[in-house]
Amino acid sequence: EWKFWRTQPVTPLGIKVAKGKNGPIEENKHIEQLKQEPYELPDGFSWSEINVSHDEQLKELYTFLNENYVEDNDNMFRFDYSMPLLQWALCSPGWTPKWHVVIRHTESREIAGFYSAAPIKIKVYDKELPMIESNFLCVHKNFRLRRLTPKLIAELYRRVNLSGIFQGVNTAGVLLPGVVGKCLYWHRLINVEKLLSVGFTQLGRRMTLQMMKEMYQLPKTTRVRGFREMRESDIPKALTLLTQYLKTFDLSPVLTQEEFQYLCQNRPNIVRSFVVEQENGEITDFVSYYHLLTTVLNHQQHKTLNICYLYYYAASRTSLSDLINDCLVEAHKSDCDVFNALDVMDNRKFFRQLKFGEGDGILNYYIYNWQCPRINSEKIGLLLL
Ligand code: JJ1
Repeated sequence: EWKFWRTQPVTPLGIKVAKGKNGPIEENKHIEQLKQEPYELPDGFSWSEINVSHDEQLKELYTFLNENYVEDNDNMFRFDYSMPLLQWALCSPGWTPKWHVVIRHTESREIAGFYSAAPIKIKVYDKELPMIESNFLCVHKNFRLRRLTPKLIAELYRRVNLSGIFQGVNTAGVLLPGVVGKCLYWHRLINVEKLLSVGFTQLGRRMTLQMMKEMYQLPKTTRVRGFREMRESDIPKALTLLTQYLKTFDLSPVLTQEEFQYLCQNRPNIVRSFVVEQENGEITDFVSYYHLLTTVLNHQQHKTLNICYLYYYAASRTSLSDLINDCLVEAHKSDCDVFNALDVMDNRKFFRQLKFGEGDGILNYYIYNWQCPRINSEKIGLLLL
């Protein structure tokens, strides 16, 4: 077991790292010390490329992930990243097609595996350094148990190392070596009838459908004075608020204005951001969420759930509950079925009041080639798409 992980610079499971320790496991290497050619693949598979700026190629990747990416514990639901969402997630500032690693089944030319990375500056405890964030690690259902995953990980880091980056962050549902934090998903039901029908939730004990609908009903309009969509001109102020807030966590991104604008400017059906503008014009609060569909597997009537995920926020004047409540109202208006949030940042402070319930899903955070003590979920200020 862990034949592959034992070859990688990651903290083994069950090892407690001493307080105060916070640094690389392996020293940075010079370009000449690095492997110059791609890793060998098992017979029948070859390395390939993909250019997600071309719609046909994006479509091929979309279909691959739609059919093979992450499912819940009971295989009832599977992530369905739309083409625009995928393109947005994969093409953040500094992206390169070299870091969109593809394995194809040589004979059929089908995509057999995928893994991606993009550059990002990360603060972990008191250190800031350039890293990558990696995402969308996926092996085709028909080609699992053939040791393609270790090849994808090793090859991605080989290419990243050649660019002079030696650390990376990622998240996964499963528990593996290199874990630095464990988070739980919480859910705020919105379209109760549909969620019951697809088995996303059960009728509460001693409750009728009517009672449950009433319990989760949301107002038609927002209630925080000055709550409105974020505009381009708000971006510098919103970023200042967010930067201040993110400093308080032990794991967080350090965002440039370009990156913040890319990630948080309003994009219909992908990401939505709001600010609170005071009567004197001051911007005091910021909040955002993104839309990610989930395929409902094996259901007669419903094929997809429209899920919103709480993204970055920073509240300096408005109470967090009021801010997120207005977010729920907006999500409901845009036909969201359930609103998800991790127990990161200050989220636990509003869960009860806003009727979020704990889900059965876990999200583990990882740092590759880094040794530091575990980080509590409320000290995590990093969100990956
Ligand atoms: O969505 C998730 N769970 C739902 C559905 C469960 C279906 C049966 N397994 C859930 N529903 C109950 C909520 C209800 C709210 C009111 C109170 C009572 C409970 O719990 C879970 C998250 O909880 N999602 C997943 O499991 C999807 C995978 C998560 C891992 C993500 C990996 C990310 C990949 C790399 O970035």
